[in-house]
Amino acid sequence: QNDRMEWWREARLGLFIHWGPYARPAGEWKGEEIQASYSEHIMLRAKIPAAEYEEMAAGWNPSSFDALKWVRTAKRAGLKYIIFTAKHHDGFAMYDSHVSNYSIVQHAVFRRDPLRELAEACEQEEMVLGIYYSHAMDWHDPDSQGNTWDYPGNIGAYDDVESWVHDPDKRSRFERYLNNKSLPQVRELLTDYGKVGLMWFDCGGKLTREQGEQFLDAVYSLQPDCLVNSRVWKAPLGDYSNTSDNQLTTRTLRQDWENIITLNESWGYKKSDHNWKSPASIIRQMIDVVSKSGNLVINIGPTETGEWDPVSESILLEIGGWLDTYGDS
Ligand code: FUL
Repeated sequence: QNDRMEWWREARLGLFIHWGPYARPAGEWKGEEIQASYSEHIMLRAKIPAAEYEEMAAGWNPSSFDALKWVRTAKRAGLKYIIFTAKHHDGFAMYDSHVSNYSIVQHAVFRRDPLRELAEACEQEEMVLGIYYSHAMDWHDPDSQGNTWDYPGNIGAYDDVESWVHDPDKRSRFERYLNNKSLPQVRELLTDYGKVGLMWFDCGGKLTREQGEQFLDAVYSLQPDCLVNSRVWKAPLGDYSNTSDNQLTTRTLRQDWENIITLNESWGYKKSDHNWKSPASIIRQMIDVVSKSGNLVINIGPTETGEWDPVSESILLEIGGWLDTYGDS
C-alpha cells in the first residue's frame, strides 16, 4: 500500500540475532541446567538476583566478536535484514547507552559497542539494520515488570494488564520505567545509530494501548520510515504482524506478516540445545511463508565469545546455497 514497506516486502528473509550476557551461562547456572527452553530467560527462570547477574555480565569479554563477519555470513545465507537485540528482558544494553550505564560498554570488560560496529558493517555491506528492544519487560529495573524476587510487589512476568492497570502504585512505578528508561533508550537507538530499518518490540501485550502508541510515536517522530512490528502492543498497531515464536499460523489478518523461527529451541545460545531443525525443513517453511506473502526471520544465538557455533552457521549457509540455486536474487 505504501512505499515504506517496499524494501521489507522485497526482502522476504531476515536474520534475528539474540546476543547478550545470557550467552555466558548458556542455559546453566551454578552447575545446573535450567529447565527452560529459552536461554535468554535464565535470569527469570533461575530467579537470579540482579546483583549476581550484574556480576556475571561485568566479566563478559566477547573478544572474537566481528561485526563484518556476521553481516557477511548473513549475506551468504541469503538474508536481507538483521534484527539485533539491543536490550532483552534482562535489561542489559548491548550498546553505549547514556540513559543507563548497565551496558556492554560501561558495565562489561568488553568496552566496545556491538550495535555501532554492526550498524557500520550493515552500511558497508548494504544490509538493512533492524533493532530488537524489549520495551515492556526489564528484569533489572526495579520499576518494570517481571522481577518479583528482587522487587516484591512488582508486576509479575506473566501478569496481564488488568492485574496492575488499576493499581496506582504498580502503574505509576511502571510508567516511571517507561518514561525514564524504556522510551529514552528507544529514542537514543533511533538517534545515535544512523538509519534503522525496523524496530522490533516485544511483549507489548503487557502495556496499555496508549503506552504502545507512545512507542510508535517515538519511532515515527524520529525516523518516519522505520517500520515497527505489531508486538509494540498488539495488532492492529504497528506496520506488520508477527506469528507466535516458532509457530506458523496462516490465519493472519494482515497482508504483511513475519514468521520467526530459531534453528533449535532457544533464541539465545544454549549449550545443551541440540534439537536442530534440518535445513530442508527450514527451506520448506520458507517456501510456505513466502508463498503466502510473509517474511521469514531465522534466528542465531552467538556464543559467549562472539562466534557463531558451527552447526548454526552450516545450517544457515546451506539455506544460502539453496537460495543461490533456486532463489531469484
Ligand atoms: C519472545 C521473547 O520472550 C523471547 O525471549 C524471544 O526474544 C522471542 C523472539 O520473543 O517473546
